[in-house]
Amino acid sequence: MRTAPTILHLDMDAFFASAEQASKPSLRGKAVIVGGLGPRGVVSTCSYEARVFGVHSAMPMAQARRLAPNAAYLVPRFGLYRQISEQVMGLLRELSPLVEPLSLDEAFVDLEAGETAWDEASALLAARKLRDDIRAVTGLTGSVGLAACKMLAKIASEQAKPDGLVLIEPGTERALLAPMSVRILPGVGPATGDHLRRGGISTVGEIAEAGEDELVRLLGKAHGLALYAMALARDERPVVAERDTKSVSVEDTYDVDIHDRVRVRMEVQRLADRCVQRLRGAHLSGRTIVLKVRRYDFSTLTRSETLRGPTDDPAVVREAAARLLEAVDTTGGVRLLGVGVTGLADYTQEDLFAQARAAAAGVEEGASGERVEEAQVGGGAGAGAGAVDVVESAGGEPAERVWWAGHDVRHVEFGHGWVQGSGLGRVTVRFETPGSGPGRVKTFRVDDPLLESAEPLPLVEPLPAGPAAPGEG
Ligand code: TTP
Ligand code: MG
Ligand code: MG
Repeated sequence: MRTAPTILHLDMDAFFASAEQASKPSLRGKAVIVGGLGPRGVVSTCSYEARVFGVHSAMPMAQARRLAPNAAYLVPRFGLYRQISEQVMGLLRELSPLVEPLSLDEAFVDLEAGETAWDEASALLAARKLRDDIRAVTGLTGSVGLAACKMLAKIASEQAKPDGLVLIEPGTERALLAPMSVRILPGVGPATGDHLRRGGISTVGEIAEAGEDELVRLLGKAHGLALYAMALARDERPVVAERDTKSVSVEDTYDVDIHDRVRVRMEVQRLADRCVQRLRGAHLSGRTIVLKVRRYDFSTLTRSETLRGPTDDPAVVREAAARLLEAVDTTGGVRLLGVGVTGLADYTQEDLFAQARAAAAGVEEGASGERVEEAQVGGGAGAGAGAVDVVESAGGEPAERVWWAGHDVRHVEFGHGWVQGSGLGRVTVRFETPGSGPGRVKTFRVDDPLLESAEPLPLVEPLPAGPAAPGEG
């Protein structure tokens, strides 16, 4: 393991909610909740002002409304978040070729590989400059952790939140980890956490005390050894660029085509288990489960399902693979079956049982690769999510106009604004832009011909073009 704190972890603060506050001046300093606003909606995230009421990511929206009735409720604008994410990742790539994005708002950077930093002082300098640059380019804040390994860099950025920078000095890791809950370690989800607690272990220090043999006894060899090493702050995982393109998969070709549906199901379960074994062996988890079927006529098809977060739980992968198989016709017989997991991450982020339930309930991946619940679109009209109004388009075809809370609009007379709410045939718009002061509110009929939907405006005015290069005129 390296001896200098040159692994950097960045995570943007209250990402979706901060982007909304930056684009809507009237919401700055206020409780803002972003998520699905339909009857089964969940909170994607909320501003720190809303967190004091106990609202958090993945909470049912109905519960959030009870806790923070006066907050602003908005549906996500993934296009905007993706643009900001690209700006942030661009700044990270200026620091090093080794940038490992974990989600839209989060990444590891190996500063040493980029020759940007080699010791504590140079790492701090790079991190401070990065935070300034992110603010200048995006108008938003991100928190940064610096440490000698990935696990501690991530813990450091968590401690730095919001809008901070924390460096964990090499050599102090074990003392820092000792009192922390085992759940802080990568790969320890609720199930493993419970299992350890029943074995009398609830802190990282207790794992270290229990010793390697006890961990292997409790969790099996691969998982036990890996976790014991993490508890001692021995984390050798390298920062890997573009991890998302990788996958872990297993497949079997059969000498004789399988016709029996029950047997096909069994084979898929077996492959799912083998795939998870490999995944765990590599200390990885993944979000997308892929089923591959080659039929008697050599036609090959793949089906995939994306979960709310990465998993390495055999039950979750088995269930997803079984669901995918249900949609595949195998009556002519199959000669090859495969199960794979892609969208890899090196830790498990969310409650696995919640993931399984969410997947079963038809949760869909948002266009951005972030999590979004399908139910927020559609069922919302009348529930305050948006009002639907059918108007004739130029070609005489009916086109739907939907006024989603939080989305941008333009009015011929009043200019750029955003939908504050709608219902009962009316839509309320607040006219303001990222660069303006808090704006005024006006109400229109949902079919007002002077009102149209608009693209988000940049949060920060792009810098004026520099002076012409020498030699040009
Ligand atoms: P996070 O980085 O986990 O959270 P955050 O940026 O909102 O807040 P923090 O300051 O604590 O980092 O997630 C990044 C974005 O991903 C978040 O703004 C919204 C989205 N997201 C979901 O849609 N669902 C979820 O369950 C979580 C955790 C995040
Ligand atoms: Mg974040
Ligand atoms: Mg994040």
